[in-house]
Amino acid sequence: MSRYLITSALPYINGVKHLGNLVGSMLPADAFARFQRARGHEILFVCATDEHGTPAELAAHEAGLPVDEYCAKMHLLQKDLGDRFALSFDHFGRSHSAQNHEITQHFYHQLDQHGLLEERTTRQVYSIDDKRFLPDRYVVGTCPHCGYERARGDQCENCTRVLDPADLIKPRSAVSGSTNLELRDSKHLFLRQSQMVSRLREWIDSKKDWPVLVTSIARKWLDEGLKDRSITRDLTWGIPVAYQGNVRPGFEGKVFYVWFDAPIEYVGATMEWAEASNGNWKRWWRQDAGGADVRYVQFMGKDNVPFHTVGFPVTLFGSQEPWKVVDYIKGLNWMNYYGGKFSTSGSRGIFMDQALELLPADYWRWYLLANAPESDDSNFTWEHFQATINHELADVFGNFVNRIAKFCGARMGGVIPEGGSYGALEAETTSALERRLAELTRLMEAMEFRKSAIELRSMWVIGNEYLQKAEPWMKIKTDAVSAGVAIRYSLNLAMVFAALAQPFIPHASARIAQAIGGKDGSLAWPAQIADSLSPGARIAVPDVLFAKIEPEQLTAWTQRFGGAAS
Ligand code: B3M
Ligand code: ZN
Repeated sequence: MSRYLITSALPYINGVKHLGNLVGSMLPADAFARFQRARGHEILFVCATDEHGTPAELAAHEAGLPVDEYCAKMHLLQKDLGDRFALSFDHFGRSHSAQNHEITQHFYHQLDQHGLLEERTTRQVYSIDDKRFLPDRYVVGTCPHCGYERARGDQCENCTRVLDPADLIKPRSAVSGSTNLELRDSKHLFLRQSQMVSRLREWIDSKKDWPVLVTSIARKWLDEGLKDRSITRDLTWGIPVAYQGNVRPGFEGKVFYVWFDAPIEYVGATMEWAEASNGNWKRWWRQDAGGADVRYVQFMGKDNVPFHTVGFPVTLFGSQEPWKVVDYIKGLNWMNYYGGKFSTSGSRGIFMDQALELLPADYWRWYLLANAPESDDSNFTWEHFQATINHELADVFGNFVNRIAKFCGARMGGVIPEGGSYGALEAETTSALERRLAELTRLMEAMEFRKSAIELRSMWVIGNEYLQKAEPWMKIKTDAVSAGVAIRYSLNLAMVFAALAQPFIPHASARIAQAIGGKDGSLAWPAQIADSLSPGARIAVPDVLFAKIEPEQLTAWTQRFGGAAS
């Protein structure tokens, strides 16, 4: 038995997440965690809401709530949506937790002790009317290059040039619109990443099995010359720059930069899990306490790769303590919506709460994983979604299970037929499925979800082809025993398919396992295609597993959410 620590990039606290966020990290991570659990390995799967930084403050401001109240409320909302999407975290924490305060300040202390932090004075935009410093992103004005009037102090989203707030024409505060701004000196702590370039390069070069997407981004940052990076901000919401209750002199009213404490929350969430479940967090995170036996896999969107291949490792290595560092990073591209980006701030696309209003989680899980943006971006369209659901889930998988269960219920008393034995057709079908099972297992181990869905779908097709050849509905008229053999074999296949589908569509998998196998809880990943049902046992006939998406639904949803037709 192996041990896997699995983390997904932390969703920002502000707003309900869209399907792009879901498929960009949390959902593939969940499919992998479910797969490895079903294989009998020891898994710890954690995530959390990323609660600091200006986005949280501004969202709370817009919601008219104190930021801590806003974060507590949004954490519960995001946790509930994750539960309803069957994201099987062992713990879904909060980066504002007491545990993350403690461990972030521990790393701050360690880095300081080892000379990796340096105080530097920077010029920052101060808004007199807002009585606060403004991070670059929260200064807006006219771009000096292209004249775009809503350029931000860090980058112009129109001409994409990287900017400095001082470049902006007629700068104003994004918080209040006030132009009453001035530049003020402000002292910050810089993490001396430049000291760690060779250590990082050696580490990245050792990762021969990492996706090119991940290593190329990491190397680009290293090749461009790693700059020292400020890890503190003039904000009040966040983790104070303190250690054991003592604020660093001159850093009163400052907090750690959100990207310093957010990855540390992977450790923080494990500490939260340990406290809630009487677990031992060091078994997962400390090489000297069992962590050396762990394979640590991170899931994230490609824009998060730099912080996970540079900033976070610098924190861990720089502490000079034996922390567990990631073994494999599954970086994903974007899932677009009709060719454009899903966007929380731009309310473009489908959001997790809206999706569940329309259809059960399994429909979305299947579509997103079968079209996961792994080697390149993928593109959501309602038409493709409808075709995928109606053909693959309803016609192929759902129909296979529903018709054999219904036939068994109607013509065989709802009892798994006894008598007769498997012949050439069953043997031939089993060996075809065995080959697919071996390939599917290899692909899931390799975290190749699109290709895994193709293999799984091909197994469902083989099941249907068997049924067509065995034709129990015909055989029952002249040779009931053969009809019984065909139904028994098919019901056992349904259980195998349910076990294999569990990482993708856990609700349907559980319904089949319960109705046909009388089994609660998740099924083990099959090592081979074999019977698991007792002839003579009774089955229940499950309701239709997947309803088709009707044309009028497609029209309504395309109009409501926008799409090529609208
Ligand atoms: N909150 C996700 C994002 O960039 C960011 C990930 C943090 S993982 C430590 O949308
Ligand atoms: Zn511009």
